[in-house]
Amino acid sequence: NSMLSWQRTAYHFQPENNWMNDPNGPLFYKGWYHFFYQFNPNGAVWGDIVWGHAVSTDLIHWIHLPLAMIADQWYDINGVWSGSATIVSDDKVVMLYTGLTNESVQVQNLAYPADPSDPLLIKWVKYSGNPVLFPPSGIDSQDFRDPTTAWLTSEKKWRIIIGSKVNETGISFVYDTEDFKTYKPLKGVLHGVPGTGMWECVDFFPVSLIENVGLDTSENGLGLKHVVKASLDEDRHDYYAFGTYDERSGKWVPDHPEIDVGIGLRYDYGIFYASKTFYDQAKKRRVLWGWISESDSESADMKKGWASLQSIPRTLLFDNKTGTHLLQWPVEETESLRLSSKEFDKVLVKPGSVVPLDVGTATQLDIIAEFELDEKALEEVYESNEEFSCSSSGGAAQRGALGPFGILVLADDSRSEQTPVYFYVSKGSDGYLKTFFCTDQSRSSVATDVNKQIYGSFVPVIQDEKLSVRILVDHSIVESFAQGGRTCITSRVYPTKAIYGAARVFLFNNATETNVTASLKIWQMNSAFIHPYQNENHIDSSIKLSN
Ligand code: DQQ
Repeated sequence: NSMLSWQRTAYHFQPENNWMNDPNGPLFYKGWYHFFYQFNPNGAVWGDIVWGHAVSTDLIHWIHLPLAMIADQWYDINGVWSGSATIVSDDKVVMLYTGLTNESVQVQNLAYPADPSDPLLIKWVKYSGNPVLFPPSGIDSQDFRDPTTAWLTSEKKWRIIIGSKVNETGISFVYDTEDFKTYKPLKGVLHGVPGTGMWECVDFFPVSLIENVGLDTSENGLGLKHVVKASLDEDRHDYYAFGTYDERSGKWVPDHPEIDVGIGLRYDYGIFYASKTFYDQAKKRRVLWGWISESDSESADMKKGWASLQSIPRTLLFDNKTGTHLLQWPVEETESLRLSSKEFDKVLVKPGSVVPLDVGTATQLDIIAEFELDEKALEEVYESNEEFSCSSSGGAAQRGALGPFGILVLADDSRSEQTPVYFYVSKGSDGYLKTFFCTDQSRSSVATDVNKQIYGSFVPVIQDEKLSVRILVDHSIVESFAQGGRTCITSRVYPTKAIYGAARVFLFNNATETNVTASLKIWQMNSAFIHPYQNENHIDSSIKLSN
């Protein structure tokens, strides 16, 4: 449907057509990044799930490969569900995934490349002894799924976790294995949090407290912390927490129980779910992939013939300035898509005003911006607004003393459509400033069948830091990263007027008591090369093209 074709993105990963959901089994192998994903070969809604597969040399340009696994065995005939890759040695990769059996029981299965010398890993073989794990006794057959990447114990055994729940407590079971075929359950669980419900797509990995590099999943010892992430089936968000992992007991204890997994920090305060990290041994970084679903109607998805995107892969680091947050940042290769840029230096935005930024067409952009408020206003304003929350506020139109101010993206000239990405600074009764980072979708589209929530959260700002944001705009997705990626918001928006050449960017300041000075650099973004596989020669020429 050409009416809706502008919604397709230009540099985010998506299949040629149909439905996609969770990222699966990401890894780097023999020079190639591999990306697998939950895919419906038969339509643009969830169902008939199999594994799609694509490869890349830079995480930006992709070649679609044949389906990696289809639903063809009794133990996965009702769905080849999510799973993870483990690199056992330079020439050995294994994949563990959840299968939905002929009786819809969730079991874990093993698969491996038919030819480990093929860097494209095109053909996958399912282990003849599958399934390798059944739901433990006392666990509902529908509540046992999404095995993680395995990591090594000091006894050189491989260890995995699998998400589940008991009553309303979200939990993760722990298993040790030497051959990925037989498993020994550990006593108890790695961790559990009452009231959080089923934990989908659990993730577990170390982060360095000392260096700005990622760590192999098996790293343990001093100078690191472990992150546990769970995707909460009930509220559809990905939550993480830092803590200490005790290898002997196979348990993890959160640093701050009051912000434990599922009740504290989120990777993203918009749409971002079922995410998964992998360690990129080529660039010594940990990379996060997340599924970005649609927020229009199912009938619109069926009309356009596809649904869902993947986030731009994000590099993850521990933020040692706050000690409380991860930093998420688009992988550096994203910058290879930058074309011409425009700079705006110290633009004054007075209270209650809007300033257009002339960047030409504004549907594919990479924006970096810094904001400063009046010193005097910051000192003199008194506004006890401790209860502020983006989602229950009146959005970008509700004026406070020190906010909201920020950027309007995917706006048309008359601003009948606009998506504000903004800060709101409040001053507590203790005199301290607290900063919030929000995205307001309420005027993002004149269409009525789309989600118009206001998203956001608190963002930590260290003394003397400027407020800063990076925004990736790509037709129907806006990915925003505040303060170097401490707080992130991804939204899907469906403007009908602010499309193609009609899309614009503005600065706005709805604070009543302060000027805002904004400095920005805005790049036009090239489209990525994301094409189907034809044959080996085609691979060679594709790579040349993408370079
Ligand atoms: N999606 C998969 C499951 C997983 C869920 C099925 C999360 O394995 O728990 O498509 O989105």
